[in-house]
This record gives sequence, C-alpha cells and structure tokens, in this order.
Amino acid sequence: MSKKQILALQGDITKQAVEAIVNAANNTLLGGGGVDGAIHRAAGPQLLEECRRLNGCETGEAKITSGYRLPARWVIHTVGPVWQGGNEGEEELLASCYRKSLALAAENQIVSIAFPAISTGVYRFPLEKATKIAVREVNNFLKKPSSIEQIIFVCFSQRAFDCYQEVIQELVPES
Ligand code: AR6
Repeated sequence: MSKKQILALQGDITKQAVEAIVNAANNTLLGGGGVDGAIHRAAGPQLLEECRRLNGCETGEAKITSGYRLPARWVIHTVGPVWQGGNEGEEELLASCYRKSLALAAENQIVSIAFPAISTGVYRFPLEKATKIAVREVNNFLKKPSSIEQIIFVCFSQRAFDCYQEVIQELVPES
C-alpha cells in the first residue's frame, strides 16, 4: 500500500495539478477576492455559472463543482468562519470545513487534493491556530480508509509556509 502524504508548499493553488483544489469561498459562492477571486479568474466564467445553481453554502459546509480551465478537475468550495474573537464556534466551524471537504473528495474517489489556508486572509482567523486545526483534521482523516492519498497545503506567503512546516513536523512527525 502506498504511504499517504501530507505536505506544504509555497505557491498559487490555481496552478496545482491535483485532482481537486479547495476554495475558501463565502456563503454566496458567487466569487470574491483572495483565493476565491484567483480560482474564478483561472477557471473561467463557467465556474460562476455552475456556482449560481448551487444556492450558496453554509459556513462549515462544502460543495463540489468542475474545475473548467483549471489544471484541477474539481473545485471543492467551502466557507470558513469569520474570526470574531474565538467564542462563536470558529474553531469547530473551521475543523468542519476540512472534514466536509475531505468527505466530499472521498465520495468522488479523489486521490489528491490541495487546500489553501482557509479563513486566514479576509476572515482574519489567527494563522497558527488555523494551521493546527487544518493539520490535525487532515491527519485524522488520513487514518481512515478512503480514496485520498495526497493532501497538499498550498501557502501563498512565506509566513504561512513556515507555519505549516512547523505544525506538520510537530503533529505528523513521520511525514
Ligand atoms: N493560492 C493559494 N493561497 C492563496 C491565493 C492563491 N492564489 N490567494 C490568496 N491565498 P482569503 P478567507 C491565501 O482571504 O480568509 C474572499 O473574498 C491567502 O494568503 O482568500 O477564507 C471570499 O469570497 C490566505 O492565506 O480567504 C470570502 O469572502 C488564504 O489564501 C473571503 O475572501 C485565505 O485568504 C474568505 O476569506
């Protein structure tokens, strides 16, 4: 059996040649700034057309579409929580984004998936806290049997990349 892999790299998620990339979207699923804007630009207008038919998405949930002009065949859209100080269920909602995205990927027999640092931009979730949740959830998911063999955290900034490297070493020392 091949070893399942978790890794971080610095780059642009729209360029990743994985089966699915995850979008840090908003409740409307109709596009926005940050990674959401970049994904819609790279995928082309058909992505927005498909998103319009989805009727939005609750915070902590995930929905799947095609990737259109992206190298990735699929886009999994999830909506992270806006950080409001930590007492509004933000940590559990962020964990749910990772779990629901991975469950949807597994339902679609996806083998490789790339995540951005959900909620850590416009939604202001503290990076270190968010990174620990992200790595913990994907590591737990990989312990169960599923189609998923490779999970890539695509970090836009050097700071995010350093943070992911540190947390992966701490929580997944065998990786
Ligand atoms: N590839 C990888 N990561 C990226 C890219 C990229 N091309 N561009 C930005 N990031 P954000 P959020 C990083 O703000 O906090 C949108 O308007 C970025 O550096 O994109 O979940 C939506 O429509 C940061 O680390 O998402 C929502 O309204 C991370 O992606 C809202 O922003 C997430 O930052 C969602 O806010």
